[in-house]
Amino acid sequence: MVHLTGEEKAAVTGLWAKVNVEEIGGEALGRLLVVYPWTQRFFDSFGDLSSASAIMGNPKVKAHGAKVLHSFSEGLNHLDNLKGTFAKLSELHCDKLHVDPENFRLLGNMIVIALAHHHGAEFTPPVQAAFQKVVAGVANALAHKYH
Ligand code: HEG
Repeated sequence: MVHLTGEEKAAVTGLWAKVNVEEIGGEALGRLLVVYPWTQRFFDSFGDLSSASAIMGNPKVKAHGAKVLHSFSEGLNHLDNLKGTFAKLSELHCDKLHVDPENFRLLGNMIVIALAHHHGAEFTPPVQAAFQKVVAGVANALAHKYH
């Protein structure tokens, strides 16, 4: 559950309509792997992650980033029920993938940075504030089933 004012909701949907979900997803996951290299351990089947340019150009990183961001995007349609929306994925990341939930917060910030990079002029501080609420809400929801 994330509380957005009407203005914040409008800011999020307005920007999201212009977002290339696959591009932002690949860039956000790539940045996560470059900036926090220990997160690479979850992706040892992804091939060459040996340098920043290898990571950013890696097709498996792009494909997985796109998958993750499509799922994130689905969450935007359910801002009043994020925990329900991400319950199954929370179980998967906890029980099967063993992803430390701190990583959801780190990735959320990388999504924000990718949005700023691609939509700088429109990504004003109030728009960012609205998105920070959303990424925090999604990260909380994904961490909810951890035990
Ligand atoms: Mg996760 C798989 C969504 C953050 C590591 N992630 C998946 C899948 C989805 C998803 C939809 C596919 C599930 C399936 O096959 O049924 N992930 C998702 C979201 C977010 C997120 C929405 C946060 C916004 N994931 C995340 C982070 C890491 C991670 C931060 C690790 C640093 N995800 C991860 C791994 C897999 C998935 C290792 C399995 C990849 C594979 O082997 O295909």
